[in-house]
Amino acid sequence: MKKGFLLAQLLCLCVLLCACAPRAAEPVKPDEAQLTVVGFSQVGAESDWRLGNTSSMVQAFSAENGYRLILEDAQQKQEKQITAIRNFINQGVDYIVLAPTTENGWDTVLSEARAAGIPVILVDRRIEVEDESLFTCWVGSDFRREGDTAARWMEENLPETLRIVHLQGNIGSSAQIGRTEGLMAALQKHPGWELVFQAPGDFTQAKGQELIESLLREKTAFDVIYSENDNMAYGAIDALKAAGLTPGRDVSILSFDASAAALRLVLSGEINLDVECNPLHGPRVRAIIEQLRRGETPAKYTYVDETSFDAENLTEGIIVQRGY
Ligand code: GZL
Repeated sequence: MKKGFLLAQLLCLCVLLCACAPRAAEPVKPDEAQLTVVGFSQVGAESDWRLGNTSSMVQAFSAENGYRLILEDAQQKQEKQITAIRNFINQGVDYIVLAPTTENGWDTVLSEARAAGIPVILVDRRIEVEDESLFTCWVGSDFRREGDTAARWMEENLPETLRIVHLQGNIGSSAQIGRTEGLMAALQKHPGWELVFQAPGDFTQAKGQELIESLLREKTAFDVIYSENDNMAYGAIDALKAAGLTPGRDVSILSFDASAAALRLVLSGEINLDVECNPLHGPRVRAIIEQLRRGETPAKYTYVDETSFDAENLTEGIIVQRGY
């Protein structure tokens, strides 16, 4: 009898304990209304660099991190960015992040954002405005330094007599302006360097290939391609190979961005130098917004540390850690 009574008590205790046990924690879905809303006007999707930049921003401004990101792709058109910024203002976002297609033409729309009390953070390229209070701060690369790095490598590694093909990025973008300035300054110093061709390739692979194909058809002689990003360099390499030339040997190739795919071409000898331009700005911009949310004042300008890669200093280990 006693044993039966004890067993009954134990059973009741187990039932009670199970009923009180906390349910397995459901993942807590953040309350939409609690999220900080960030409107991000992105240049486009023209290059590996740009895709890496977008991915970094999307990861940083996730719902799990307390954000709702509204991403607008401008397809490399400034007018689409201006429309996107006005939409962000109308939606009452908390912050606007702008990766500007070009340096000029922002005063009016940024005045509207300031009138609406919405901080604007610039990422990647720079802008020229009458009043620098129109944006809170900027984070990105020193493009002139990137150009100087490439030119210095040419001085140290290539013959004094050079016929140079220059593939430029979007004309008027900071990346194009700085990288072009670096080459132009070096051309002034080297009478043996000849600029045989210069044209915008819009940072795209297709345009880079098209420009080099036309030069080869016209039998233009050249020794070096100075390509202002990796994707135009990919196009140039395809054109050279189709013409039976060996990129990196018959024609030296310098590029910018240093994406993992391009660094593999440095390892294989098809690209001779790749100057890093780091796109992983998501955590940097998020840190700035979190400073602002704490009432702190971020630095007006923040430059990211960057290096360059050639056959001498590049390893497989570096490539696998690239992140873009
Ligand atoms: C550089 C960035 C440039 C990259 C290109 O910061 O603005 O735009 O070099 C990209 O690949 O298209």
